[in-house]
Amino acid sequence: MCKLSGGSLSGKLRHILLSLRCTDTLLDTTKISTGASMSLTCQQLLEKYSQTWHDATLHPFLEQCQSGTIKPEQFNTWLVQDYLFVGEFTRMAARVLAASPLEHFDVLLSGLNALKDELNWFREKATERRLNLFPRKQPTCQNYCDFMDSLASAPYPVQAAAFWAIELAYNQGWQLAGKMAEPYTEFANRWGNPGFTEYVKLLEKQADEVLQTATQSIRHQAEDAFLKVTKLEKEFWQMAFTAAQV
Ligand code: HMH
Repeated sequence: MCKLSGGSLSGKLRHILLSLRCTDTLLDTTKISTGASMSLTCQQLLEKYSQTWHDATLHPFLEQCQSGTIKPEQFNTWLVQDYLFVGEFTRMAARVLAASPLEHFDVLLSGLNALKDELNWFREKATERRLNLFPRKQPTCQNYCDFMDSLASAPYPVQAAAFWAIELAYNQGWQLAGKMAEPYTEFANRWGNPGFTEYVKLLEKQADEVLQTATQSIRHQAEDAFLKVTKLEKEFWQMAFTAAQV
């Protein structure tokens, strides 16, 4: 493939350069077994992008749920859009399961089961508030759903890291602002409870495990996916915070 044939000097140089690129790719795959010094862990991502992560998980929307000053239109917009989001997130969870090794099934299946309850719970909350559960996805929600769709073709370590980041964003976000005012404690508890925290830790463990043996290119993709999640999380809060009820 990296054949060096005759031709002009510059042609040969080009071949040499091309073959160097090939070598680079080869080196990249050999990092699979030598990865220790080049490792990537979920904690490293949180440390490297601590400010970005903070912005994704501590938004005025959550602070105003905490103080009880969030307006019903804002909260209800979040509620119905997040219901639509969770529908698509459930499809992502199913794809992550399909791409995962058998040893990861336990944790991912428990996640899928929790999502079944969560979708029913969202319907209950919307009914209590007399909300229309079939609104259009707002562009920000649609963007996030498109991103999750795009992960379908990503290698499993990338999917595992993104899946963990999405769950952690709510696990931390709903706790960071402090104890919520009523009627928002129920919402905070859904993602802030110890069982969910434990589940997110297991997701982290599984993502770390596969990132450890991933190629550098895959680690870069995981890092990009993590950053994209932080951006979309922040935008999702912002969408609910600014949008009027639809
Ligand atoms: C926007 N991010 C968003 N919604 C959620 N429900 C979660 C993460 C966690 O499942």
